[in-house]
Amino acid sequence: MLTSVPEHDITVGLKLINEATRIAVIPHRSPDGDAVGSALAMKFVLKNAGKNVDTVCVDPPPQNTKFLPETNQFINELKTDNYDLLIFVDCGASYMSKFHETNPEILDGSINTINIDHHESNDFFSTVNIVEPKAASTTQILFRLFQKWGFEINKQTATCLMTGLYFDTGSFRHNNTTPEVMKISGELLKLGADIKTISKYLFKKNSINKLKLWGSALSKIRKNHKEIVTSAVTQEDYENCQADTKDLEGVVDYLNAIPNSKFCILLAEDLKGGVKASMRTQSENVDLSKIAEVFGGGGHKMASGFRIDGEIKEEKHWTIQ
Ligand SMILES: [Mn+2]
Repeated sequence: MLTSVPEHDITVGLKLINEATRIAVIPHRSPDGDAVGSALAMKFVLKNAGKNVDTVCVDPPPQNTKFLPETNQFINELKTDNYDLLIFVDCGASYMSKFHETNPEILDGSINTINIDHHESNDFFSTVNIVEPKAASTTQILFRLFQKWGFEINKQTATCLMTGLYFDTGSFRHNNTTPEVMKISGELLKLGADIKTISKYLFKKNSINKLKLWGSALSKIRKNHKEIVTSAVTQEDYENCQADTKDLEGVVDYLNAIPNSKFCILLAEDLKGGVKASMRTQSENVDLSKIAEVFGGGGHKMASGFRIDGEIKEEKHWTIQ
């Protein structure tokens, strides 16, 4: 673990933290289990070290992470004058926090920044970049970093770290579930991580509307002559099921469970005149991050996504126009 990260960056990262008194921890927009878990874990160890810490994100933590402490204390506006250090967690690229639009100063070096992430697409946008694409989650990196930096991991922090691991491995089902992931999970359990609550909230809370939406997405699955599995969700589907875009989380894993497919792609209209594409594969021979990049997106080799303007039209295949 942390083999891709120069020792120098780990040392300078700790130095920046030691010198700072007011720190903002920033996950990516539309934060998921790993983003929220990372942000809170970071906040808790920094607070223990006597720092003033805010978690800042343009979007609030999703409902399924609300069991974690202090999810209601996220701030959605970034006032950089209030901080002497910004720590980005789980942001796969400089634009992923979305604050580059309102606060261009976060990228021009006028304020110290640390970027801790596990996405292949990361563009090393900070003063210090601690990026380990081999890690299953950002919380996995944080666990090893906290140990190296000598930060104590209490029960609360252990639960936050486990949430990221549990979420980004799809409850230890994806093939990023390495021996190291299981080893760290074991250590987190020993430290008191509450896996029972994590599993209950993250993946076992389905509303009827959500399941109806899944039903409509699953009923439209196709496999084309190139062994690519597709499905599509339109505004109409959301309206018919009284569901929203967040309810789609997890559907793509079902598409990805179809044997003998090259990869799968789920197209879903969003509420802002665009289409979000989520791609997954079981194959080691496909690099989905490359496909996502063509459309201005990013992600990992076996899981990636992008967004483009337009709407979905049903023809022989799903197309975006
Ligand atoms: Mn992640």
